[in-house]
Amino acid sequence: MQWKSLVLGLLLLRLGLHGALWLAFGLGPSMGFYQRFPISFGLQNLKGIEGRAASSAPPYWLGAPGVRGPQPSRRTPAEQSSRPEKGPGTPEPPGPGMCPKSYWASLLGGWAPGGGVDEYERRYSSAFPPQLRAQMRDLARGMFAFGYDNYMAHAFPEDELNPIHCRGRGPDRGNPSNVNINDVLGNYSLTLVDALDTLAIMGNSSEFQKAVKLVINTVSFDKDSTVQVFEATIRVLGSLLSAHRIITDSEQPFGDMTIKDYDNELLHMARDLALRLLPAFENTKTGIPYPRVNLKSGVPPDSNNETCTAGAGSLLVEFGILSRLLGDSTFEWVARRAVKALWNLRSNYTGLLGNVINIQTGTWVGRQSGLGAGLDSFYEYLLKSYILFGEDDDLEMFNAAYRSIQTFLRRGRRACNEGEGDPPLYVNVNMFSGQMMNTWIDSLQAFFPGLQILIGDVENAICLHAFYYAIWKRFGALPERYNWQLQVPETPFYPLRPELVESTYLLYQATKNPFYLHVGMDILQSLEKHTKVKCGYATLHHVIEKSKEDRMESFFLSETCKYLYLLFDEENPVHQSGNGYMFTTEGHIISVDKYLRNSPWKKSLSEEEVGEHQEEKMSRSKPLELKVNTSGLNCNRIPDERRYSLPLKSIYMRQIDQMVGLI
Ligand code: DMJ
Repeated sequence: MQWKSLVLGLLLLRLGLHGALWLAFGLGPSMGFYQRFPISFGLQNLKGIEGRAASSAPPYWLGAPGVRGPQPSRRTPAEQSSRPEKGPGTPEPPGPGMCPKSYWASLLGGWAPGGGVDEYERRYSSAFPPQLRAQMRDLARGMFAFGYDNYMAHAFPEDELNPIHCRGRGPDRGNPSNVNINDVLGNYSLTLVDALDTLAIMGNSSEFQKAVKLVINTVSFDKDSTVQVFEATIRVLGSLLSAHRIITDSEQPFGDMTIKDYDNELLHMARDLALRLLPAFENTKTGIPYPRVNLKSGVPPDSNNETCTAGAGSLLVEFGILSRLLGDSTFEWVARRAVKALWNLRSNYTGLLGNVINIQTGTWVGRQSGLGAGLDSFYEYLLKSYILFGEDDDLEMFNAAYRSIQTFLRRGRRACNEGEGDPPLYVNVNMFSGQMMNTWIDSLQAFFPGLQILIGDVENAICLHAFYYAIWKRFGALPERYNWQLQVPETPFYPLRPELVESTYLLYQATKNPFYLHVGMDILQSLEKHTKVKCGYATLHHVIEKSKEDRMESFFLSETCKYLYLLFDEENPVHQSGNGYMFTTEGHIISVDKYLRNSPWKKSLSEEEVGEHQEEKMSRSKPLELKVNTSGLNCNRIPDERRYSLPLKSIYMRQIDQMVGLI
């Protein structure tokens, strides 16, 4: 009978704990009380019926004067990078030689102090054994190999693989206005070119060498294809430059990736392509390039004068590398002029840029400012250009942009891992007023936590990533657009995009928290389950119905598979200190070295200065250590990877899961 009262006692204790949590915060493990509620950043009262009624009121910034709510954050990035506190389930660090029960229990099974089982602790902060990591790494490699081999067997030399019907796909010649296809597919074996450095990163030297030779011998840019300047730059030009650097690297960290009798052919090809893109920068009054060019004949006569900010303003990394490798300033000069022109047209009040601009008049046609489509890589390349080239202007622009983002786009509570209110989210606003324009976020924005990692704003990165991961958990994919107020996908397709995996990988590198390995495993498994088809991986047409489209975009191999593989490949040369690599926006690796900091046309940076800049950069971008429980090393029977608590307190993780309607 004694055990019965013990069980009853525990049950009552647990009910009591849940009740207390629920009353105190409106949070707690789901016991069937909860209704889904829309996010209103401080408006929703989670206490029962009242909460549901309140949640239908418009959010405060949409015009509910006098309603209290969190103000857009005005903290500086430095202030926001404070270290998260220990989670509620974090075990007390044991004293020397002793390991309290709660400590062991929490590490081994997720029993939170106080007796309640914390499902988040149990699910995510347990160990990720090396064998499982190796299994996941092999799964990611297999995923790449399946897509790549099928592309080579059924699609090459065409641009993309149609994975359902096992066929190749090139530009849509019958419908030139089909920009969804024609912007990207230039009839230049896109998937093969885009995949080159992934082969090297996976250590497959024979296939890398074969693929490079194929590219040299069969790919030509002398094609009657009208492509988007941005897409051709990041997918093709960037990949050629990355592979060229891998081939010519005297260290050869990935194994022997040299090519016999290599005569800089990939660099010459990159120059040829860039020269064909240059007409986009001519006859534009602002210096902002036309969005598209025909590779043979230049800017089409009927060309659109409108371009998106990311498309026009994120060419500097690839164009800058090309210029510095060739000693020819032209490419960097035009790309830099475009960035400056866009930057000078930002709002005086918010400091924000819109998403679409007229390249002749400099008028903003799209006044929406956000972190996703149309703007994403613009911010990314301000920072990455600085990391690569060390030009202070780029860092200054990035810092100013980041301040505006934190001030006008970020909503929700100040700190992510403590306090009351909604978890932070970055919304879309009018660039001139800062007023919110809609209630959706897009899947492209999921790259942003990765960028926050690069500047050391780890806490914000953890929180935003958690939001996207919650959406992923709900649908097994990320819808292209998700309405966070209605809790529904607004644009329901998922074209195998990499952004969430990219952030997951960078967060893992910064924190080494096994939570991110669990996230990666989850993503890997849902990709296998929902997108694998006869000859590859297919775009999800609808994330709820899981219906498919017969398309596998090239970034699936060049980014999604690469980041998944790197996440689990602890020993990869990319991570080894001394090999400083940076990823382009298409996931191509570029080693950060002094060579790229020399601009022969600008002798202002002496070697010494370059050295100083490097140190400065390193101190700025040094990720914060989030490892906790180091004192737990006394309990040396627990392997190291078990010594972490959740990166985001489970109470907040649960709150986010509720906000996306997951629980
Ligand atoms: C990639 O081509 C690049 O990452 C780009 O910056 C935008 N996103 C796509 C993949 O989603």
